[in-house]
Order: sequence, then C-alpha cells, then structure tokens
Amino acid sequence: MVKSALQVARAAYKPKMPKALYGSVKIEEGAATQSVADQEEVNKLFPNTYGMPTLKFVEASEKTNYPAINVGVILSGGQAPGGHNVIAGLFDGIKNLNSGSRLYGFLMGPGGLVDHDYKELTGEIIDEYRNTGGFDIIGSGRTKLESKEQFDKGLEILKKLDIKALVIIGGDDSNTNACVLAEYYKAINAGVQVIGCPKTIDGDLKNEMIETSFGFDTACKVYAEVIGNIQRDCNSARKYWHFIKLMGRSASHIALECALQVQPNICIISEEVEAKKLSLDDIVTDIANAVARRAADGNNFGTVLIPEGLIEFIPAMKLLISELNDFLAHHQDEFNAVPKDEQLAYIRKSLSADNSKVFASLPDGVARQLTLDRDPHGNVQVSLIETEKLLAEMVGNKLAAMKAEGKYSGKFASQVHFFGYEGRCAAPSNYDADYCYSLGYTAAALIGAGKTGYMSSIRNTTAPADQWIAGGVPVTMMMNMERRHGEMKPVIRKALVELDGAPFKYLAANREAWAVGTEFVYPGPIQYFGPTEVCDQPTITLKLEQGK
Ligand code: FBP
Repeated sequence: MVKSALQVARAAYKPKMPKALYGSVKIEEGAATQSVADQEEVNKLFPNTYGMPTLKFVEASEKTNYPAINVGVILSGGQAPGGHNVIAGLFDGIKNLNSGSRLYGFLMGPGGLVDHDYKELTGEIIDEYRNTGGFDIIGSGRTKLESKEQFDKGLEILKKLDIKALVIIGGDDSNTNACVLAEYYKAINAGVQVIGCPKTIDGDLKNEMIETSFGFDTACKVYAEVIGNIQRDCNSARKYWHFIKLMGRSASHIALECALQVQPNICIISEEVEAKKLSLDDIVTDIANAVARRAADGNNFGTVLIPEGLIEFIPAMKLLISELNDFLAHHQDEFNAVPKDEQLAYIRKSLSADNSKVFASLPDGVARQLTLDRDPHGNVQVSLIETEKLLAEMVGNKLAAMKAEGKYSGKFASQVHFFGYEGRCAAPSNYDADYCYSLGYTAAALIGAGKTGYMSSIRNTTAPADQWIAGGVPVTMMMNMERRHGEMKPVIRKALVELDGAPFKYLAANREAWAVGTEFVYPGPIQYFGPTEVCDQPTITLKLEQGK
C-alpha cells in the first residue's frame, strides 16, 4: 500500500486512554440494571443476561494472571472513523492480558462468522492500520445475525479456532443481535463471551452510560469543514442557495452538530418536524419565507441543512412507511411477482385510503424508493432518497408562486449536495482515535473479567483522556420492545435528538439570528497535530450535553 505523508506520520500517534487502563485493573460493580422500558418482556427474552450490574474499571494494586485467550472480532454495518483503532486497542488489550492471546477477524461483517471466512490479525497487520480510517482491515457488511442456524454455524468456527470471546463492533441493530447471541451462547453453555462496541457516525447509539458512538466526532468534523467551505464560497459569490443533505439514517444528530459548528441559515431537525406535525408543504413554506426575508435585504444566497432521515419523520410519511413496512413484510413475494411498471399501482391499491393518497402524491422516484430498496434490517434506505433535490425544487416552485403574488422579488438559484460517504472513512480525529482505542482496550478488559452481554463504555470524554472512565454496560439495559417486520422485537432504543436537550435548545435560541444575518462559521479541516484547543475538541453536542 502506498502511504500518504499524513498516514506515515499518523501511524506513530499513541492514542490516549483512561488512566486506570494503563496498569492492572479491577472491577467496581454498580447497581443491578433494568431495561429502559418493557422490563418484563425483555427479562423474559434474556433470562441469562438481564439485570446484570454496570461495571467500572479502576486501578488495582495487584497484577492478575490471565490465561492466553483467542478472540474474534467483527465489524458490522456502515463504516465509521476509528474502527481500526478499536481493533488495535482490543489487540493490545488481549496481549496485555497474556502475550499468547490471539485475535481473529471475521471478514466482511457478521456474514464472515456464518461463512467461516476469517483471518488472524497479527501485530504486523495491526500496525499497518493504527490511527487510520476505514474498515478495510477485515471489511464490514450488513448481514443480520439473528437465526439459531447462524449462531450454531458461527459456533462451529469459534470452537475450531478455540475462540472464547467475540467482539461485535456495530450500531444499535448489530449490538441488539450481539446481545441475542450472548444470551444464546450463555443459555447453551457454549463457553463464548460476546462483547459489543458502540459504532455509528449517526450518533444515535447513546444513553446515560454510552456518551457517544464512535465516528460521530470525525464524520461531523469532515462535513462541517466542507459546509464551511461552501458557506464561504456562497458568501463570496452571493448567488446560490445550497441545499445540503447530511447522513444519519434516522436521528438528526449529524445535521444538528454540523449546524452548531457552522451556523447555517436554516437547519431542519426531523424530530422537531415530527413533534410539530409539520407537513412537507409546511417545511417548504418555512424555507421559502426565510429565502424571501433574506432576499428583501439583498441576500439571495444561503445554506439549508437537511437531515437524511427527514422523510420518515413527516407524520403523514411515517404512517405511510409504517404501513408499507408491515405490508411488504407479509407480501414481499407477491410484490416481487408484480411486473415493474405495475408495482406502484399495485401498492397504491393495497394501501389504506389515506396512505394511498399520500403515496400517490409523491414523485415516482421517491415512491419507488420507499417500496423497493430496503436494507437487511428492513429499513428504508433513506440515504438514497434525494430530499435535497425535492426541497430545492419545491422551494423554487413556492417562490415562483410568491413572486406571482407580489410577495417575493428576489433571485433564487440552488445547488444541491449530499454529504455522507465522504466522512465515514476519514482518518479519525484525536477524539475518535483515543475513544476507539480505549473502547477496544476496555473490551479486552471485559473479556479478561469473564463478562458477556456487555457493551464497552468510556465516559467523561469531555475531560482530558486520563480522566475518562472505562467500564461495561449490560446491553439489555438499553433495550425496549419495538415493532419490526410486523412483529414485536427486543431492540436497543435509538437515541433521537431531544427537543428539550441543550444542543437543540442552543440551535433554537440562535437560528433566527443565523437565518436573517450571515453568521457563518468556517471550522476548517480536522487537525491532527498542533495545540490541544485545535486538535482535541469533542463535538459541541457532547460539550452542551455535559454542560460545558
Ligand atoms: P450504521 O448505522 O450501520 O453505522 O450506518 C450508518 C449509515 O452511514 C447511515 O447514516 C446511512 O443511512 C447508512 O449507513 C448508509 O448505508 P450504506 O452504507 O449501506 O449505503
């Protein structure tokens, strides 16, 4: 591999860790836990892993002798900056337990476990990937690990390689499945521990014990850099409105964090749209009015940030998607047999009257998106829906109508952008490099302590890294029951933007000024070397959440 100058220099970076992890550790147990909701049902489904205490690692005066252990690791779902450092931390952690320990990576996601596709990760291989972006060390995939057959097939290879612990690095769905696997292996006495690590740029796997999912920090900084550049361009030429869609399948954390970093003219937050029961027309009208107000001051330019998941949060769309999910879960084969040019009509006549009307009002491309392209978890692939174009077009039409009525006299030209994939494999920021390495190292400590069904947790991350707190959280603690594919299932509750939370309140308090004025901030690129106030800042979301 030809390495860039940055890659070479960055390889030497030593990630910072919580102080406790540098020496021998012992566990301090917290209180027994409960699931966030539906306690009885979740307890029933996880009799062996429910109710376990939270764990904290503290320095120990005596060194424990650990036997050598073979560990497997899986990267699951979308890429997020820092995944390689989780694996490096895990590798160093298990070698620290016992230098005879070995690490095996299952290839291309959970499918690698089922298909027995793996490679041993040696020190030489690990060194090639320290502090780099991407998941290419072993690849990732979205196969859903959920059936007993898959678990048993996986167990065959784990037994063959004498693997006693499996670390699954993934988002809420993958960690839900990790927990189901932990429960199953414990129930059958398989002798395999399962530990999860919180990953996703979307930032929606968080709770009181998991401050953030890794990759969110770096991805937002990459997007904020380019949005800042666009804003400077836009403020220079003063002739375009930029409609910028930002990744984040469901929650609007990425859009919100970017807004806090760049101070755009408009930022839509899906969770607010849902709470206020706004229609697509309401959203378009709000944007058009803001454009008209700026035009009245001679400012025919601006930026609009749009969260990727918006469509699903518009109440009428949400009802439609929910009926589509149930309908397709039960009629997928029948649907597949319908000729392509008749599929939309087939769906229209199969839906209830209200939803059929909403479905019929959508442009064909969007309607097709909602019915055809699902990920293996059954989710609509919202990243493929071009809401930025839809909104730019609809705002243009609305302004034309306003002009005809004499309510607007400006010029409107738009540019559209979608930022998502370009941030997912960026070289991890110092925050993510340190956080990820610590998560991996903590996963090794949880393995050493014989734990299963836990997620690796690092807290207090707005403080300097030596004050971070390492521990473990029972995955069942994060669960509730939700409807999936037409059935009630135990799943980790997704953390959406809280409208009474400090980050949203900060946006709400400032957005009027940002809409009318031009108060753009230009964050510039992530810095890996230099003063700590430039290189080691956590996200604004995290700082506001922690009152800093
Ligand atoms: P994860 O939740 O698996 O981390 O994925 C996040 C994400 O980047 C979403 O923001 C986006 O909607 C989706 O993945 C895109 O998926 P794909 O990579 O399959 O196109």
